[in-house]
Amino acid sequence: STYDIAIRGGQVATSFGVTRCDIGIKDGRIAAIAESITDAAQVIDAGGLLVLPGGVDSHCHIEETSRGGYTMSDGEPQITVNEESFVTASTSAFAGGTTSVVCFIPQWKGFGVWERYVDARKRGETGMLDFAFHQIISDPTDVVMKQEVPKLVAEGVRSLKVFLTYEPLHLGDAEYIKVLLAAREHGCLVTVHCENFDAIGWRTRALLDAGMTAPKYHAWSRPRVVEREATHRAIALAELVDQPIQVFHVSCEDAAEEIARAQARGVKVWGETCPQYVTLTAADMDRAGFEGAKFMCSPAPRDTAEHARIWEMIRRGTLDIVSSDHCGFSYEGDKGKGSAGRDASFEKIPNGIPGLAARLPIIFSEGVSKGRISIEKFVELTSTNPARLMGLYPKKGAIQPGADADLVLWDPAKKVTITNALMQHAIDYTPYEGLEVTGWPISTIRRGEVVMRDGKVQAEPGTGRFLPRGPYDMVKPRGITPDGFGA
Ligand code: DUC
Ligand code: ZN
Ligand code: ZN
Ligand code: ZN
Repeated sequence: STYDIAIRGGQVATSFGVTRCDIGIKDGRIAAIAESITDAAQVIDAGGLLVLPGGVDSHCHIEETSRGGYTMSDGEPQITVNEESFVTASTSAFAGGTTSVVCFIPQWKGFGVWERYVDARKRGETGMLDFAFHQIISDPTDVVMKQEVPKLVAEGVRSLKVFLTYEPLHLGDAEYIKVLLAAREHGCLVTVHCENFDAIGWRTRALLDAGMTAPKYHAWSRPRVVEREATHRAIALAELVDQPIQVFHVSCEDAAEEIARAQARGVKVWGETCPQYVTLTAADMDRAGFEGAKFMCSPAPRDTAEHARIWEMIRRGTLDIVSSDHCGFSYEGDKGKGSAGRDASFEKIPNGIPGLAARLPIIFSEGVSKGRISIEKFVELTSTNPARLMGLYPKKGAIQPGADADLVLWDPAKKVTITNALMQHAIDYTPYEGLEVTGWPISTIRRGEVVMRDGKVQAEPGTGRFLPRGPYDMVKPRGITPDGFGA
């Protein structure tokens, strides 16, 4: 037969529209799209279902090693490995309709990055998901920026990630500018965690001095203004240097407005948000006992009025990517939320929540099913735009001849109550437990192989491929600086 697989009878949904057609797959790629394709070794019936490009999650923390990290306390650095392995993350991603991720290579302060890349690459290749990397820069020494970064770029690592908060990850302005300049020289995107380290530090000490230590004070330690300030600064310095950036996990309109203003000036800045910023609230961190720790992530969840403003910023296009920022810490256990004790003050509780599997269902349900966005917009936010911005398009994020056959068969009417078991991750809870969604993945196909069907994931560990990224236009400098100097 002409094709290995024919997907028949579905409504094919891309960023361009929704059309009734069949898809022919050959050698792991999409080979044909036509009204009727029958000449295939295997036929998959997609009647009544949407056929979407596989989800691309451009921001997740998987099997990341750290030496000190995602808390505001600066104790002895300890080397730990993130609980979510590439195998468990792949299972969770496939369960939720995601087929590719961009995750992180760490940099431990005082160390280089090449060895960490070699280690992360090996880890990535044990999984089933296709993966690319952002290189975290926490210590931009000349050796790292002038010798190691060019080597990484040659390997296909095309983005540098910086934190403006967290001890020991945060960069000061001079260090951030160094990273921007290196990225500009080598054709990389810079992705930025925007919160003001010193402001959070001052707030944290003041809260602790006042005995305000419960998980809910995490939100008090980092109000919206600290996110807005860092977002403004990150953009201003990127504009000065003429280096494209993406602002990670925008949680509030205040920060999004900074992005919108810069975009209106023509600055190459993009904004990402996450499901938690349209579902969770600061009140969730005020749950009885230590339960609030389950919702602790940074930036902190805001309130329901803010959720509506985030949707508006999505509709305006200011925020054009929804990633999960999957960064799971179990509730129990010595790597978990309670690792510093059940009475630990908030600054000792690791920041981050799991969300790989929940991302598509939440955005489809809250977005499409509730009439806030179109199906096309959903595909853009969760697959096409992340693929474009990360330089993976049209291999990923597209349904067109030549693209990888990464597809999700999606039942737009299926009602599901989210439970932790459905997430199929290594984390012992989900912050979305009990959330009712309409719309659910029925089957996930990765490079022409059915890797999930009716919730059952079947894929061979070690089949996930590294996605090297070449130069691409979106991250080219504009050739414009505020006063012409350095352009
Ligand atoms: N935010 C989190 O919540 N966790 C890890 C990193 C981050 O920026
Ligand atoms: Zn520091
Ligand atoms: Zn972050
Ligand atoms: Zn993150």
